[in-house]
Amino acid sequence: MTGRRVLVTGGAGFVGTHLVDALVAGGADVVVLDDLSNGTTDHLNSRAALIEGSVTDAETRAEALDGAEVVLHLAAIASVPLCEENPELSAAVNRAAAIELAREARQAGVSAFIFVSSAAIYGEPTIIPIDENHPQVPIGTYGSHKAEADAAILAMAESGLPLSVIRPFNIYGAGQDPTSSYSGVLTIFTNRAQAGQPLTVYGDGEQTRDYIHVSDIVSSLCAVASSLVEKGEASPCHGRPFNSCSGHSTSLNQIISTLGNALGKSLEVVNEPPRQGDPRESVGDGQALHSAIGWTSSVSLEDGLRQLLD
Ligand code: UD2
Repeated sequence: MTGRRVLVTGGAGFVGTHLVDALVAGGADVVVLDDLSNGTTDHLNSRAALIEGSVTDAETRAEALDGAEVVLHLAAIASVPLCEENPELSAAVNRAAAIELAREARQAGVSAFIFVSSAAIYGEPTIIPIDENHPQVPIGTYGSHKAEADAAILAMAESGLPLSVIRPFNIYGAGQDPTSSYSGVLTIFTNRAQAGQPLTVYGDGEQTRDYIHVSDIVSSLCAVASSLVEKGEASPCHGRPFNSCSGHSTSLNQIISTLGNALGKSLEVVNEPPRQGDPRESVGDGQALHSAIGWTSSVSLEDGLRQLLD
């Protein structure tokens, strides 16, 4: 995407800052649209232009889309509890703004549009591993709104806008604030383990997740965007949703043991009742993206955890 103008909404957030760094390093001319409600400019690449504003505002979207050739739409209310507390906000940001932005990107003649959806759209899995055709029974507000935006954007595939939808599983890596309600368990656990604080495990610790390093999410987004830019609607990615996952299932108890080994001490654990609506198992099937463009994740959980500890 060298020399192309790329709009990254949510570009000051956890995934966004990593994505912007990769795009800038690849020679793209990056514009970030972010309201800084969760992100900050602290980690934002100084070579990216920032438009500070909300993706729910039509004028701000028009300003951000001006001249954009590629759009990566990451802006979202990513906190599941916040979406339950404020479903109107979730509907406006996670659903309506995503659909509007895609429509406006089509009108603006953008060459590639990527919507970052979520594995939350699948809900409690009934078939493991979860592929893109898995039934969608999202558990809460966040998953429902993401599922509606995901379906509406895929339905625009015939409208002349080269597009794809990416469904990340559990993203981790440097740059998440351990005190934030947006942060995943790996950030919380590595932080507490290093500080000598006990780890709270909701349930028996045997729940599994598919943890994917943020650099792998970034590489999947860039690979899909490049394919869309190069081949347009003839791209094998056009009009399709893809899981972005490691394909590995890991329990919390395995993570606690790996962390304990890395730190050379046994970690104190406090068990609490399981969280309501917490899926027992989750692991993605990443075959579709691999078959389409040869992409697979490359950071092992051991290496990713070591990086987090560093
Ligand atoms: C992930 C996503 C969320 C949404 C959801 C849909 C993250 C950070 N969150 O939530 O946005 O897409 O999937 O299902 O990726 N846990 C503990 N102790 C803690 C924190 C967590 O035991 O201190 C457990 C938690 O109950 C769960 C597992 O660890 O069983 C993973 O929790 P998480 O918050 O990292 O991610 P998850 O899958 O609930």
